[in-house]
Amino acid sequence: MTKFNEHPTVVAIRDKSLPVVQESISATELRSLCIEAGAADVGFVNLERPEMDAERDDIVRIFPGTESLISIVCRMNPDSVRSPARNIANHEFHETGDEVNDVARRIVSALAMRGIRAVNPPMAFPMEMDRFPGKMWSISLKPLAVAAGMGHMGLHRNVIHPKFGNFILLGVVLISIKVSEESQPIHFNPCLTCKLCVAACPVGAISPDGDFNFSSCYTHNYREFMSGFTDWVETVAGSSRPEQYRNQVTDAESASMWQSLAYGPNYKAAYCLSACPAGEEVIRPFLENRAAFTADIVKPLQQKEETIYVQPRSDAESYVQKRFPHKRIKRVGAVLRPVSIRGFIKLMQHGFQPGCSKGLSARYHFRFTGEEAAECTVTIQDQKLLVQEGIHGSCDIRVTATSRGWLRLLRKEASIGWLLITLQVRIFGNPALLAAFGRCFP
Ligand code: B12
Repeated sequence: MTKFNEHPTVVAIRDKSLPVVQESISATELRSLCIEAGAADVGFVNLERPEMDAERDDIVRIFPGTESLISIVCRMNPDSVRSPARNIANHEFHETGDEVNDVARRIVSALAMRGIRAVNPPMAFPMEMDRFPGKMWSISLKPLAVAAGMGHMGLHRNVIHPKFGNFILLGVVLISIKVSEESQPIHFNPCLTCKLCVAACPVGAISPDGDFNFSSCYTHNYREFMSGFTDWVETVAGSSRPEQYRNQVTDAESASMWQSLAYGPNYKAAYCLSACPAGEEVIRPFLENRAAFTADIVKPLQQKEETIYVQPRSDAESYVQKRFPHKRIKRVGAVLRPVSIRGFIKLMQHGFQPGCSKGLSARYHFRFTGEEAAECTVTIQDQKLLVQEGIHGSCDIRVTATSRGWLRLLRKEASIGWLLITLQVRIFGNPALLAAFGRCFP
């Protein structure tokens, strides 16, 4: 057998007959390579940039050799995204999503042929579902795209490209070498703050001041994705007879779930993207006649008769009742169900319903004991939520609970009455404040 240091490859490297590994690549060369691979626009960011602080640990875990990131943009066809017909818009999302993945993969292959190591995390799915309901995606693509000069986030929290508007999907390639010239954020935000995204959203998830109600969007738009699907499975499992299932799920909904499983999950809305007029190449109809633009693009989405999925007694439920009485409201089960106390503390922000907290002003101290000991302070005031790890200041009510008992309460596996009687939850302060807290997280 050939000895390791006499192996032909080792000898070739020693004799320098194999190409030397590059330490950096020119930005111009890399840009042409990416555009040739099918990207509509790209930008480059060094891993050490401060904008990457929140993502760096995850990036290094995925690909320890990462030196730089390529932010990729692919275009969607605006009129397809804007169609009130969900099959047309969803087809556009799926096709462009696949395109982003194909482009990223082609870039990685082209770099590999030059001896440059690279990795292409998927643009959305598949995700690391063992982390569900935590952060399942590899890298948050929006902050990267902003750092790479691909645009800025608008009021609706999607990145708006200065030319293509928000009709883009994002991707990333991690590479093992430096790029000669980095990209920088663009100097203006293409968002016009016209608030048409606010007006179009069927669940009121986008507030005019830029707040985003995650649970409202997730409950409706993602009905046929991970959480909605989990809730649907429980309806199937909890039905003792077909009639009982049919009382809760219409035949059209069952068929729709099948369609999502067979052809890729379908979004229920994405009207925020449809309504957005921004971007050099798409803005003309809006500038020429704002009223006609609203009538053509926004009104059909607002007027569409459709089922809207909401959490019972949530902000979304009262919003739809008031704003869109012609849309059918359907209450569904929880979409944010923590599996750990850490998850509860992290997810609280996403489940909070500002409207339900109207009039409440209180500070809560939570102490969790047992398997997962933890402490946190929660302040609710002026319809805003502040969650801090640890105990801070004085409180209006103190809740001490076993971590196991509290999780069973959140997962609706045990009632608060039972947990209080069995001393798994103890409260020091006005019990009405705990009830008010519960109403903020329906
Ligand atoms: C989780 C997720 C969701 C969640 C949460 C969305 C969200 N706002 O974070 C849900 C399920 C609700 C969702 C919905 C949608 N999503 Co999504 N989603 C993702 C995913 C996987 C991660 C997003 C993420 O980073 N979240 C982190 C949270 C904490 O971000 P955030 O709350 O917006 O936090 C930001 C703000 O604080 C912001 N910020 C800082 N300063 C300021 C200032 C102002 C004024 C504002 C407004 C914000 C802001 O910076 C933070 C970092 O992003 C990405 C794919 C990926 N790997 O990145 C796609 C992605 C963000 N989604 C995308 C799309 C298209 C959608 C939908 C349109 C889907 C659809 N077809 O219906 C809707 C749009 C809903 C909306 N208006 O946001 C695209 C966005 C493309 C673009 N042009 O930006 C992405 C990038 C997928 C892709 N590969 O292209 N999505």
